[in-house]
Amino acid sequence: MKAILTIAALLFVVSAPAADGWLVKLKNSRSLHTFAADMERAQVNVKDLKLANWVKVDISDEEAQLLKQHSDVLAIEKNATLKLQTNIESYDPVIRAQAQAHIDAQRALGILSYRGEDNPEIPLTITGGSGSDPLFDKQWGMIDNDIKGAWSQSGTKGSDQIVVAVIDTGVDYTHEDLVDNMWRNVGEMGTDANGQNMATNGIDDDGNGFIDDVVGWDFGRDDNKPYDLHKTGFQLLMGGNPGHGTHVAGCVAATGDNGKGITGVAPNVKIMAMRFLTEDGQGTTEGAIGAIKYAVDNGAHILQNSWGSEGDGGDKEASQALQDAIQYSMDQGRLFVAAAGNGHQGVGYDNDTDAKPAYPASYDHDNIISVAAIDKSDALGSFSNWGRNTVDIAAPGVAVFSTVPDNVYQDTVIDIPGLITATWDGTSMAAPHVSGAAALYMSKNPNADWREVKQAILSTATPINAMSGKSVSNGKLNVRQLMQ
Ligand SMILES: [Ca+2]
Ligand SMILES: [Ca+2]
Ligand SMILES: [Ca+2]
Ligand SMILES: [Ca+2]
Repeated sequence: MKAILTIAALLFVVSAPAADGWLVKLKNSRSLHTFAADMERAQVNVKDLKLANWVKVDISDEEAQLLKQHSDVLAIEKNATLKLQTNIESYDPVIRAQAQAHIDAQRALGILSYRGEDNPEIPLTITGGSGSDPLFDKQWGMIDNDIKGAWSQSGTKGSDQIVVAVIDTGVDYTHEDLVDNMWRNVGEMGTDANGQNMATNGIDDDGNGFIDDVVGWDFGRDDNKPYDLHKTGFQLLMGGNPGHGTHVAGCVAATGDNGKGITGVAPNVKIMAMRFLTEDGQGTTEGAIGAIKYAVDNGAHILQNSWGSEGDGGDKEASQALQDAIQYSMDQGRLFVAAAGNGHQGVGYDNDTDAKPAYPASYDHDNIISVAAIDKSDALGSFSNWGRNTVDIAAPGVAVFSTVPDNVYQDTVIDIPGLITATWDGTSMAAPHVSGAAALYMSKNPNADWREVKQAILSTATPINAMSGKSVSNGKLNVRQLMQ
């Protein structure tokens, strides 16, 4: 007891908290009580993450070292920074200077095209529509996978009972080609006893700990609107989110045959929007495990993850908290699809994740499918990670055409004449093809567990030279073959 009090006293006098705080794993659920009491005495904020006895504490790095000796503490780690796996940020000082000058000029004129905190309301009615998807021909990844053949042969385009959690920068849930496929939390729909709309009554009607969570949750801002706050043009050259989660969501399950835009691999399944990466394209371990926990507890079958700790300044250490969260998803029978990672600037082809892991894709959990990116001619994306044992399969991930916020569709993420043009490239774009395929397979085979789904996806891969000896399956996704 004396030792604990000493630590509490020390905590009281030491410096300001680290930016994102620290994550602490307590020895058991009982220790939360004594630990929280100690921290309260030291005037330190404690947040129960409700997963495997992890809590978050707002303390400085020096205090974290002291806390390791606390009798209730099993492990402690930094609440690390995680990033999306598509990055347009330029590291060229000349381009950065030009971009900054443009941003400053736009800001001075008050015309900075950046959607701030004005998250749109969540539409509660179905839009509908019919007719073929006019931009399908631009979706080379869908054509390469012969998804139309897969649908007709299997007799399914997905079931609305299958839910894919897009754990990302959020989703534009108002997008014309996504709005009808957003997951709806039935426990927050309809009217309550007072005749109020349960979606907007400010009450946690289903008692899941989240108020008015209709399409998912925003773990970045802790609100019920997981909207895909994004940046455009010059701002992207300084880093940030180009509408990443919306692009990923469209690839999984944009609405098919509604006379608009494109189609996802599984155009009848549902998208649960889990936002933890912000408009800066960054999030924390705390946000990621919150999103994973929510997705599992609220019925997502597949967790789609195009983010990670590798490259571009993200924290690269393995995280026990994140591994505990993935373990939870596995224990609860869910599939965890992860982008293999985009290497580091300048590393390119040599990025073997067997030698240099990229998390979460490279964690050991068997329910992970780690996905590399290939282009239209079956070559590995120049940025894509690979790994004989740690990458499972490749999928389309170069110049991918999909939905982005504000009813836009694109395969070019940035186009500033004379300065830069870039397409939507990334293992980020590859992973959702696999998530969509898994959702399609589970729609057809509702009793399949994650082992069967993973086995089916890997065993039906088409062998390609680029993945030979560089992945578990030695091949690329083949949705037509999967649904045979
Ligand atoms: Ca709720
Ligand atoms: Ca409510
Ligand atoms: Ca929000
Ligand atoms: Ca469509």
